[in-house]
Amino acid sequence: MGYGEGKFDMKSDPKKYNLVNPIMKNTVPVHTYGWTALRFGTDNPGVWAFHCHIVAHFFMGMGVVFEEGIERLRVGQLHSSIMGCGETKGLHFKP
Ligand SMILES: [Cu+2]
Repeated sequence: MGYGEGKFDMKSDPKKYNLVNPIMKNTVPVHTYGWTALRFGTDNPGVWAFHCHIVAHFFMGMGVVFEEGIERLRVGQLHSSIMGCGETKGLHFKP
Protein backbone atom coordinates (compact mmCIF):
# COMPACT_ATOMS: atom_id res chain seq x y z
CA MET A 1 0.00 0.00 0.00
CA GLY A 2 2.98 2.22 0.45
CA TYR A 3 6.60 2.68 1.28
CA GLY A 4 8.88 5.42 2.44
CA GLU A 5 12.23 6.46 3.78
CA GLY A 6 13.26 6.69 7.42
CA LYS A 7 11.31 5.59 10.44
CA PHE A 8 7.64 4.83 9.89
CA ASP A 9 5.40 7.56 11.31
CA MET A 10 2.04 6.21 12.51
CA LYS A 11 0.38 9.60 12.09
CA SER A 12 1.60 10.87 8.75
CA ASP A 13 2.69 7.82 6.72
CA PRO A 14 -0.68 6.01 6.54
CA LYS A 15 -2.04 9.10 4.78
CA LYS A 16 0.27 8.21 1.87
CA TYR A 17 -1.19 4.71 1.38
CA ASN A 18 -2.66 3.79 -1.96
CA LEU A 19 -6.01 2.39 -0.85
CA VAL A 20 -7.61 2.73 -4.27
CA ASN A 21 -5.62 0.43 -6.55
CA PRO A 22 -2.54 -0.91 -4.74
CA ILE A 23 -0.27 -3.26 -6.65
CA MET A 24 -1.06 -6.96 -6.19
CA LYS A 25 2.16 -8.94 -5.91
CA ASN A 26 3.88 -11.49 -3.73
CA THR A 27 7.22 -9.74 -3.31
CA VAL A 28 7.92 -6.20 -2.15
CA PRO A 29 11.06 -4.16 -1.61
CA VAL A 30 11.95 -2.69 1.75
CA HIS A 31 14.39 0.09 1.02
CA THR A 32 17.42 0.68 3.19
CA TYR A 33 16.38 2.49 6.36
CA GLY A 34 12.86 2.55 5.03
CA TRP A 35 9.50 0.89 5.50
CA THR A 36 6.89 -0.87 3.40
CA ALA A 37 3.20 -1.23 4.26
CA LEU A 38 1.27 -4.17 2.92
CA ARG A 39 -2.01 -5.93 3.39
CA PHE A 40 -3.33 -9.29 2.41
CA GLY A 41 -6.79 -10.77 2.15
CA THR A 42 -7.69 -13.28 4.83
CA ASP A 43 -9.64 -15.66 2.65
CA ASN A 44 -7.20 -18.55 2.57
CA PRO A 45 -6.70 -20.23 5.97
CA GLY A 46 -3.23 -21.53 6.61
CA VAL A 47 0.23 -20.76 7.91
CA TRP A 48 2.14 -18.38 5.67
CA ALA A 49 5.83 -17.52 5.79
CA PHE A 50 6.77 -13.91 5.19
CA HIS A 51 10.52 -13.46 4.91
CA CYS A 52 13.46 -11.75 3.34
CA HIS A 53 14.89 -13.60 0.38
CA ILE A 54 18.47 -12.83 1.38
CA VAL A 55 19.42 -15.96 3.30
CA ALA A 56 21.72 -14.17 5.75
CA HIS A 57 18.91 -11.76 6.59
CA PHE A 58 16.45 -14.59 7.06
CA PHE A 59 18.75 -16.19 9.64
CA MET A 60 19.14 -12.82 11.37
CA GLY A 61 15.42 -12.83 12.00
CA MET A 62 13.88 -11.09 9.01
CA GLY A 63 11.01 -13.49 8.86
CA VAL A 64 7.62 -13.95 10.43
CA VAL A 65 4.81 -16.46 10.13
CA PHE A 66 1.22 -15.35 9.67
CA GLU A 67 -1.40 -17.75 10.96
CA GLU A 68 -4.61 -17.06 9.15
CA GLY A 69 -7.85 -18.72 10.18
CA ILE A 70 -6.07 -21.79 11.50
CA GLU A 71 -8.93 -22.42 13.90
CA ARG A 72 -10.90 -23.37 10.80
CA LEU A 73 -8.40 -26.07 9.80
CA ARG A 74 -8.40 -29.62 11.00
CA VAL A 75 -5.78 -32.27 10.51
CA GLY A 76 -6.55 -34.10 7.32
CA GLN A 77 -8.44 -31.18 5.78
CA LEU A 78 -5.45 -29.47 4.23
CA HIS A 79 -5.74 -29.45 0.48
CA SER A 80 -3.23 -31.69 -1.27
CA SER A 81 -2.10 -28.79 -3.47
CA ILE A 82 -0.21 -27.26 -0.54
CA MET A 83 1.73 -30.43 0.16
CA GLY A 84 4.80 -29.80 -1.94
CA CYS A 85 5.27 -29.07 -5.59
CA GLY A 86 7.06 -30.66 -8.51
CA GLU A 87 9.04 -33.72 -7.46
CA THR A 88 7.94 -33.37 -3.83
CA LYS A 89 4.29 -33.97 -4.69
CA GLY A 90 3.08 -37.21 -3.19
CA LEU A 91 5.76 -37.28 -0.49
CA HIS A 92 3.51 -35.63 2.08
CA PHE A 93 2.21 -37.32 5.19
CA LYS A 94 -1.17 -38.90 4.70
CA PRO A 95 -3.10 -39.15 7.98
CU1 LIG B 1 16.87 -8.73 3.94
